[in-house]
Amino acid sequence: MAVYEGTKSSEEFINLENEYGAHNYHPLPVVLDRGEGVFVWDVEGKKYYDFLSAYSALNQGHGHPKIIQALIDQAQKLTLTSRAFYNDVLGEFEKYVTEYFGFDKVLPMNTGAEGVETAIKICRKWAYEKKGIEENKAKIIVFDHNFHGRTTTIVSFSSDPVSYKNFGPYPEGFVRIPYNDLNALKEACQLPNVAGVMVEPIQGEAGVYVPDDGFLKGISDICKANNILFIDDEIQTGIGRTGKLLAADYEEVKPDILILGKALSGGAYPVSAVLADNEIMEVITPGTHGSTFGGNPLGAKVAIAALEVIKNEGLTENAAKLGAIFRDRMNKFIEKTELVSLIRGKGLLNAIVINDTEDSSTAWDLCIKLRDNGLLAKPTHGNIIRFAPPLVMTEDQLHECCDIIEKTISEF
Ligand code: IF1
Repeated sequence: MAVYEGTKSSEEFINLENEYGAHNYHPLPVVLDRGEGVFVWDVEGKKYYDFLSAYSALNQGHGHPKIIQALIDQAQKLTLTSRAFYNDVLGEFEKYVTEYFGFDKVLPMNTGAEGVETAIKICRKWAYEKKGIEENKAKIIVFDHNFHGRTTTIVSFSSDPVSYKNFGPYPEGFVRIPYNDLNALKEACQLPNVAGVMVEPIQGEAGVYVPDDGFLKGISDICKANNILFIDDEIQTGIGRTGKLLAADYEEVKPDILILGKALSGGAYPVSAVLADNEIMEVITPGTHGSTFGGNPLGAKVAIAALEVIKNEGLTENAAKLGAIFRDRMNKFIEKTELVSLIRGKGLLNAIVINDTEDSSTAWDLCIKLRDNGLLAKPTHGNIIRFAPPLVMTEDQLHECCDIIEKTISEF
């Protein structure tokens, strides 16, 4: 239902956003007004496959009935108490999510960036109070091409000028080293006062960079050997997206601190969470951290439903199966085209690298053509197109999407 009398055209809605909204995005020119499963529709009624899933927040697909019903039922009961009081949902969610991922405790927040900030605070507090690092000297190691959110602290350790330029002055306490380089990590861990290492198991924003097998195991071993916390940002890679519940599961490593977001709520409500075992989480005591909406009963109920859907519908296994089919088809196809140099990814987090310079408009132009052919995707970093459909996709739908992608590239 449009919010205005009558139905405006796509162009009119785009103009509204241009006129009244900050220009912090450059969206693909398509105006959506409905989503269901793997499909979205624009205001002219055209149907598309959603191949972005709101950057992996919609692993369970658009408008999943169980998640929406949980939202409606709880919304009609109690949406927010703040943490000044208890409620009858939060404890249920905390038990469910900690058992689901195998940790003693969870600290519930709202957005991914808040989860990352919370993990940074827990890591530092643990370093001062448990490891005995000199106060205000804690260092956290991060990686080139990281993306962990948009707060001033988080962008301070980004390697992308577009993310950090003119947002200074920057806080201290972060060391950035090359991704997928265990020697560099070993060396950096010899620095004094290292408290933690924060990593994305696959770098999404950077263009779906999949590190070598053993990279995560190496991080885990080096952290253990140096009494440093392994912080795993699975906000984008977690909750079935890569074909395992967590991308870290491919290497059977358990991080000291796990950060979740996005699909934790199935895209119906902002919910993020930081999980850790007691000896780490106990550094957080009353009054040392909080959030007005963090742990609210509405988000908690939605998150329980979203996690149940992942398990009950075998979405992790489906992502593994369909991802293998997708990469197999794409690898066969790109042998016949100059336009695409490679495909990479795990599960249903994949990307194609366009055979052109980073600043070329080829990837963008290709996404416009994909849109015309009924599939929505968006370039990340110039010449890379991320492909991440909801995990509820069927094999037939995936083949139809591959047909669209191959047809579009062949005709380009
Ligand atoms: C944008 C990127 C993806 C994330 C990881 C933390 C966060 C994100 C690994 C912060 C968020 C979103 C943010 C959105 C676009 C999208 C994105 F391109 F920015 F990097 F997915 F790759 N850790 N990623 O991917 O979570 O605070 O947004 O809930 O900022 O443009 P958030």
